[in-house]
Amino acid sequence: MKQTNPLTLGQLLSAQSRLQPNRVGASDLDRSMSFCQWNTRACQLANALKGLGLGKGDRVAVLAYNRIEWVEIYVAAAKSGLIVVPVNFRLTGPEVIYILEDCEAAALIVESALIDTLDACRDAVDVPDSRIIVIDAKLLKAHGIERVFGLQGGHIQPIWDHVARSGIQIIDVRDERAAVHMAHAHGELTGTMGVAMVTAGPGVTNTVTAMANASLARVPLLLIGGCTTRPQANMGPLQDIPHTEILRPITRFSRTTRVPEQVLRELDEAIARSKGDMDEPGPVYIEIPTDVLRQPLKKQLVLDDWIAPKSSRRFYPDPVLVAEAVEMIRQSRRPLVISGRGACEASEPLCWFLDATDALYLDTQESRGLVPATHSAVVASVRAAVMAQADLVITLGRKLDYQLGYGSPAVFQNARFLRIADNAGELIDNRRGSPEIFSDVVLALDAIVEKSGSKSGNRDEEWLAALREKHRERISKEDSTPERCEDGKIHPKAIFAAIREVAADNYIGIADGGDLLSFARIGLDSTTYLDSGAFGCLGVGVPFAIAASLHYPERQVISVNGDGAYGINAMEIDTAVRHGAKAVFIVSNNAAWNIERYDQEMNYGGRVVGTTLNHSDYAAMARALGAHGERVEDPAELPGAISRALKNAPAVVDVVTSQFAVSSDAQKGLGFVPDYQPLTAWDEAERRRRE
Ligand SMILES: Cc1ncc(C[n+]2csc(CCOP(=O)(O)OP(=O)(O)O)c2C)c(N)n1
Ligand SMILES: [Mg+2]
Repeated sequence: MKQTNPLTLGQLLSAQSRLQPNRVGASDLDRSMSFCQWNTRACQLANALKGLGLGKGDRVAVLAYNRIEWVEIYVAAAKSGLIVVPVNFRLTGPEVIYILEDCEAAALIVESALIDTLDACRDAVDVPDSRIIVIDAKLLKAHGIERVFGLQGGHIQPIWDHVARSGIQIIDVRDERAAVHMAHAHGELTGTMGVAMVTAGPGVTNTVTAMANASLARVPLLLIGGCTTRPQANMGPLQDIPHTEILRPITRFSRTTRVPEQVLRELDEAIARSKGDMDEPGPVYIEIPTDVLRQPLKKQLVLDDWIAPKSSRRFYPDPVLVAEAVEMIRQSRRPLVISGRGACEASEPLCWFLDATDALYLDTQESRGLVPATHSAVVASVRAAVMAQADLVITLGRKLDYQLGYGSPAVFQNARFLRIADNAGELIDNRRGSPEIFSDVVLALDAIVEKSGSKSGNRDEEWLAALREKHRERISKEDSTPERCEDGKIHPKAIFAAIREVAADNYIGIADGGDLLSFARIGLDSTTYLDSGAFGCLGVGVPFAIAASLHYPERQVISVNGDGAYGINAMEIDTAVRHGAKAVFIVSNNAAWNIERYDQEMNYGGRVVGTTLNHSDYAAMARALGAHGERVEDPAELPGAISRALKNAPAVVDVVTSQFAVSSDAQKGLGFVPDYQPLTAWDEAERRRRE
């Protein structure tokens, strides 16, 4: 007889998620999810149920309205061999008790709006609290938040507990700044909002550096803080300090919400501001006094529109300005495009635009990977020359900050500017454009390409060819770097050569440090890339990688750190171990804050003070925390060590590197901080302009 092997519901969804991952798999009135999202969420729930000690044949009762979570629950149960017992939400307390007793429910999943029904019969229900899962944190869930980073404290315990019971994963860290860095990385990598939660007083003040970093990076991020109770306000209570005032200058929104029924309205506004609705995105702060967190809410006072997810507002370009831009691009002989944060969604139209206009292109750390490194417009290794010689500079969602010489005529010696952005900060800072197109970058590029048609303009072909050639030459020279320096220790560039040899194509690269960062900007070739950013925020390397790994468990995450930078958040290796974040952390261990040490050597008469460290054994430290750890002193061992680290992640590879490797940032005087410009060559040009 022919054997049939029917698929279980769980297997069926796994298969669908492989075959058509992005197709809509399920939807209700408010939300929909793809097969892949559905499968991932069902697996997470199945694991969570197993984590509660539930096993094959156990019954899980579900008391909930008709909503999308039902299909997640059915599949999760199928994957873990559990039996779902639906409980009609119209039933009364005694009827609910009867069903739960009759089916011998081992666990209960209940919708938060129906919690009153449960509370009314709680004493008669024989399911322990630890096995009652509440579906909600409605607002966070409506915004797709599946994970919150934080450090607990009594002031936030009511919301901490509620979030956890709602099935949102809590990543508990060892220092609040790391939680905010993680939420930052989550936001930057996914384009959605990252969420962190910290307690009052030192919990909040510990986040200041990370919040400032997110502010400069313009990343959507929600920080929920603790706050003393209303009756104790201003009486000298535990951990009371004016958090909102401390955070105001570095947030888009910083408020205490004291009225229970206003909390969701305030959160809705905070989230909109964080996402940059009509302004720059960035971090927002909201704190809710502990007694307010404990207040029950009257359902009729919470408006649905505060909770509903909002689609982002898109601004269309003014056609008159588009026509002006097209003409300007047509006339330009040497056009250059520079992209930034605001162009991150514009990869496809940007490539079309570059093809159509034959303009040259420079990315910035904010927008790595938008244009493939092999595209003929990319001239990253001749930045200074292109910036000095271009006659038209088109900025896309990019501020003209220090990394771009403030757009000064000393740096862009021959250029007019055409600026495109959907917020003032990225449209009009430092140099005005003519025209300035206030618009969604994607829509503006589409409109310009459509209006200008194919290959337009009268280009300086010789100039284009010469710069492309020079760029190619420099890149090929990069490959022939010595592996060791004159003291016999490893050159940091060897780390990047080894990563290029062993990493998968789609790995996520993260860099943090001084000299190390300068080497990484060229050597780390990942298209998904994060680093210390415009704030120069040492310490991001470890938490960024943990968040990246948690969100993309199927991708390799490689974080390369100076030993100084690494030390700032090294304790978070413990967080990586506890939460199974399978990132690889490489330390360039040159026993120094080297870029600063070099500045002291060169510009302060060799008086090296407070910039040297020890060749501490970071691999041993990692092993002590439960991670894999290896030290490497021979460059030939690097590829093997990194491969082993990838297999055994979380893992630390402690590479003993040389202090003699001078980075281009060190040579260009970044550490010295010249008066007018960040780099000495630009500073000299600025001085000449002033003579
Ligand atoms: C939080 C913070 N503190 C201090 C600095 C100043 N700073 C910039 S680079 C640097 C040295 C970094 O040393 P390391 O991470 O070991 O990298 P290396 O230069 O040795 O490669 C310092 C101290 C900073 N940018 N951020
Ligand atoms: Mg160092």
